[in-house]
Amino acid sequence: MKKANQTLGEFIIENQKSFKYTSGELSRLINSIRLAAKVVNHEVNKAGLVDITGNAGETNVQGEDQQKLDVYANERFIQTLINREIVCGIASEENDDYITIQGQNEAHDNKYVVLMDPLDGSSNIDVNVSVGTIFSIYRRKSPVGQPVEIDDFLQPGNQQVAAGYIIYGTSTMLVYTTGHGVNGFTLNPAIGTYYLSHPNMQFPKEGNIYSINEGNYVHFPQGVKDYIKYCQAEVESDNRPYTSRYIGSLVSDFHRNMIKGGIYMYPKTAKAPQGKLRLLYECNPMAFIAEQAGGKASDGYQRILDIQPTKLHERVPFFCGTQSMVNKAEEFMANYKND
Ligand code: P6P
Repeated sequence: MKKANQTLGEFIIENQKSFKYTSGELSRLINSIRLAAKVVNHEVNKAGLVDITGNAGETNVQGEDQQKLDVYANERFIQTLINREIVCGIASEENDDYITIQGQNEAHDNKYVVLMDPLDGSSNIDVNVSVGTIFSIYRRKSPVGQPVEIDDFLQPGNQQVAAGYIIYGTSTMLVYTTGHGVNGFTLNPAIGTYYLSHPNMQFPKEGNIYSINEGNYVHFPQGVKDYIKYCQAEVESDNRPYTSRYIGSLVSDFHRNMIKGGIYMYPKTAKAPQGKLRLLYECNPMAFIAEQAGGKASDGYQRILDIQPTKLHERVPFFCGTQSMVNKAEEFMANYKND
């Protein structure tokens, strides 16, 4: 039951009984993410004031320039998760390999692994456009002790026990699911408390916003080109042409589309022949949230959550949002399935 003005802490406690077979670790894990998000939010919000938005002079495993805030956010989330002794391992976009955390004693089997993109859309930091953190939580499959990559980190997205994002925008929100719907909490920065502001978030049944970087048009698969032309066609009875909105920050585009209705697409391109977005810590968590909010997420052909990962940082094409819009995009993609 959702009460207006309920705090995130009260919500977690009240809904803890819906977390299958856990004695509170998952609640504590989500609470630790809540804490780290507050600390990162504080730095993101003053990014322009201190020398923390410039490049850290390093590049991450993706070969992308690491912004100082990327590095800062990554370290904050990792440290908070380690301190809470709840997870046995962490994988991050910013780290080549996963991090293992050994409990103080064998009895403490640290039931969970967390995979995250600590600061998605970081190229927007210097131009003051909203960015986000994305996280994905699984129960470990391997027995106690060191986690095992294949068993614990390379699980298909349909095994997630929780997923969420923090959007550092005009206001800071934490949106997450544990498989029982999607709820959004807005941070009151004056007192550092998140309040339930968006209970039971659902994609509108129809949408008319499409989000894609049309600068890559010439390299898109023909099915995507055909779908874009469909979105742009003048068909008044079908509320077309749609509106094009693309922020360049997955969390922001996804969040707007979940509230207003729409589809986000990052297909394969010449520069990104497998697509740009990472399956484990971008597509899977956003797909889990999308489906819990009545939406859909695919790679253009198959359900994202059913893809069996093979590598920690693997990329997939990503179509996600209002179910009817993803279905329509897939119809166009199906015309060229054997190309
Ligand atoms: P492009 C940010 O780097 C990101 O991973 C997503 O947040 C965003 O939607 C996409 O890449 C933007 O990529 O190639 O359009 O600049």
